[in-house]
Amino acid sequence: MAAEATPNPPTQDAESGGRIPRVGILMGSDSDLPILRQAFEVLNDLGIPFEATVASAHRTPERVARYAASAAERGLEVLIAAAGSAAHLAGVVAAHTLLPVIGVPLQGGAAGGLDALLATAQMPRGVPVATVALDGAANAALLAARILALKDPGLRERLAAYRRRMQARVAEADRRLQAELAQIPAAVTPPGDPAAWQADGVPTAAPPADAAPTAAGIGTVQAAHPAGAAADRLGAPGGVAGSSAAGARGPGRGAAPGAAGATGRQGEAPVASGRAGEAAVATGQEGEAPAATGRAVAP
Ligand code: AIR
Repeated sequence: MAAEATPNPPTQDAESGGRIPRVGILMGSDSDLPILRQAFEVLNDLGIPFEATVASAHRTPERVARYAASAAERGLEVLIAAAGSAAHLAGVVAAHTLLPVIGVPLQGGAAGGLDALLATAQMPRGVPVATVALDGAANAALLAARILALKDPGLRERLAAYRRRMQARVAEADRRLQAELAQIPAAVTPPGDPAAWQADGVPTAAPPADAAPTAAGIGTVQAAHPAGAAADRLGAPGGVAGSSAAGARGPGRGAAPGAAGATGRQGEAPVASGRAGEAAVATGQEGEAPAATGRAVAP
């Protein structure tokens, strides 16, 4: 294992306009580039200088080791390593640095990504890799940004603004959905004051009393919405997917045979709401429009 470099030097370079890269991205092959471009977009949008390089843990192991071992002394603060198939890249990188390493397992290959997921995530004790979802390059960039934002108030504000834009897209998606549902006779508007949660997609009003789970533990419309909202507030795609699943579960049970008509119909609404959340996440993952100024730095 290579010796770790001295603590990071300052990363702000006034003369070069702050273009000293803070995030280093490695990918196992240039065939991985289409997915990694999502990380480029996010980092660019957040104004985080980064560098990226192709380096394979198997084809060019010395190159990977040299890169990782020198990363900290070159001023890099977080590394992202993406690879598919037998994806040992992130683990090897983590073995050669004390910087935080975020692994991005990539789909493709004979095992459809499960091979890469396990190879990236199942690290032995002592050598941590923070693994995001399959093809989760955008989230890797966002996680890197959160790490950097711990000591960077300006970046923290840019992250907050990023999330506000994502939430605005959720609200807009839901507005479109509600407009469509208004044309469908069987669709019922979710109870409560829509204005209370239309602004940002997050319900603020307390759920009505009849939102409490029934004796059978059946969630109702009102119970499903706050769950989704909490996940949305976290801004975590995984959480949103979870909330969507919860929303689907609640109404599915609510609409079970024998359920009161009103409850059954209410139960349909949150499914739509859950889908709206998913759609918004999907649009969020499309990323923000890249800023005009490029910030990528050649390694
Ligand atoms: N890979 C390259 N060296 C080691 C690994 N695991 C991965 C790449 C890519 C996949 O193998 O990250 O996802 C296929 O690479 P290629 O170059 O054959 O397209």
